[in-house]
Amino acid sequence: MSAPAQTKRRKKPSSLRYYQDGPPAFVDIDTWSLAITGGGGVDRVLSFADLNQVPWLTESRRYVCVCNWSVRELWGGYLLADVLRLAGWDGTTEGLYLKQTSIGTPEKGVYQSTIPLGDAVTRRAILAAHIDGEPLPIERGYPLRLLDFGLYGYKSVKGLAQLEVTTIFELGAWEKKAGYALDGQIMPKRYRICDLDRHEFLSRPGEVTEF
Ligand SMILES: Nc1nc2c(c(=O)[nH]1)N[C@H]1C(S)=C(S)[C@@H](COP(=O)(O)O)O[C@H]1N2
Ligand SMILES: [Mo]
Repeated sequence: MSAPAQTKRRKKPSSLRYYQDGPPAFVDIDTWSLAITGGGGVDRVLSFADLNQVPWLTESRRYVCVCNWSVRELWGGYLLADVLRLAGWDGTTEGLYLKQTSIGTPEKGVYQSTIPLGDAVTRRAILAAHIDGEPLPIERGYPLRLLDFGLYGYKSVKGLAQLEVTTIFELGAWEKKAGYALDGQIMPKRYRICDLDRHEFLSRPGEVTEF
């Protein structure tokens, strides 16, 4: 008997359609920079090499998309709080948000998303440079993306270029265009769990840590 056809899907669905502003044709890592500006004392433009001053971490964490699927992946990168500290952050979060802006492309502009700073720090949000031990593929956000795993993917800006600490909550791309929830909290509902090849009803909001 021949082997059954491979039906399991262990990877996330294709992500290309989730790159409104890109991906950029090419990112030169030697000239790429991350500008961190705004309140809380932050004011610095970091090169990719500057990030080496921050402890590297790898964490297996579950990523959830508003479009009813989820996948657990191994992310490598830096704790957001550590990078903010390198940029001069004084640790304040009260009433502050973090506005993320992508590199984008001249044709399609940039993608932006604003998230509460305090929640992101509490939830150990990361600035990821690797996935499954390799640099992020360009369509997944090379060279760096922010992930707050308590929030849906549309709150995670790929191909990050700027972070602004601000008191103003600004509507992001999908919140403007398609009425997505402003806070982007992961909500209880049924999801396809790609890596485990099954469905689960997630019964409470927030990051999924139980599997
Ligand atoms: N720069 C940028 N980041 C982005 C987007 C985008 O269009 N541009 N789409 C968001 C949306 S809607 C989703 S669902 C996720 C998809 O991430 P993935 O490619 O890792 O699945 O990226 C988010 N980050
Ligand atoms: Mo999305």
